[in-house]
Amino acid sequence: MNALKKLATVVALLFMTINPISMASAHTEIDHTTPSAGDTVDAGVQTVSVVFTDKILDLANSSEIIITDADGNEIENTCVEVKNTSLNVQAFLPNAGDYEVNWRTVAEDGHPIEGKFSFTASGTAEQSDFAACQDLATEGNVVIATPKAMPLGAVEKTVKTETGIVWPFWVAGILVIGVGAFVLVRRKSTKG
Ligand SMILES: [Cu+2]
Repeated sequence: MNALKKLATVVALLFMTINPISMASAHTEIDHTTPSAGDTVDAGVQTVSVVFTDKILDLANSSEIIITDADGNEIENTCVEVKNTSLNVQAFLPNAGDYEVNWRTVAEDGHPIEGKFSFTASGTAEQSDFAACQDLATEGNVVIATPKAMPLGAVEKTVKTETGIVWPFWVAGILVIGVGAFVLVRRKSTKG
């Protein structure tokens, strides 16, 4: 392998190591959900949670849980809460049947993450059971209204600007290329 090829390989490997875009595989994962996917719970008021392996970020309008019934209609939920590793919401499951939970939030490393799972409700419910945002609102970080959706790209941009996690990687990358090229040129001129 000639020096130039070797240098190119080293630079490529370094970039793969330090560039956060290629860190997607290191994303925060789901530890568990409540209810568990496929579980059956009672109709009525339920806390629906997604619990992650790492903390999630409590950024304005970046976390959301949308729950739809078997007909695809969005059901009432309130009190979206980001607490440490958990994304929680209180939902009112009006009928027995299948429900789908679509969630999105931002991982601690600033990457937007999203997913969905389904569960089933059985029995009947009384609407009067639904007292908005009571139990969950005991600590801070509570968003009372269902947040407005924010495009994922906008969230990512906000996070990058706020934490400045991206530009140091690029500066480091450019430095590596510069030093590598310098060494290569010097070596060549010493040889020749
Ligand atoms: Cu990530």
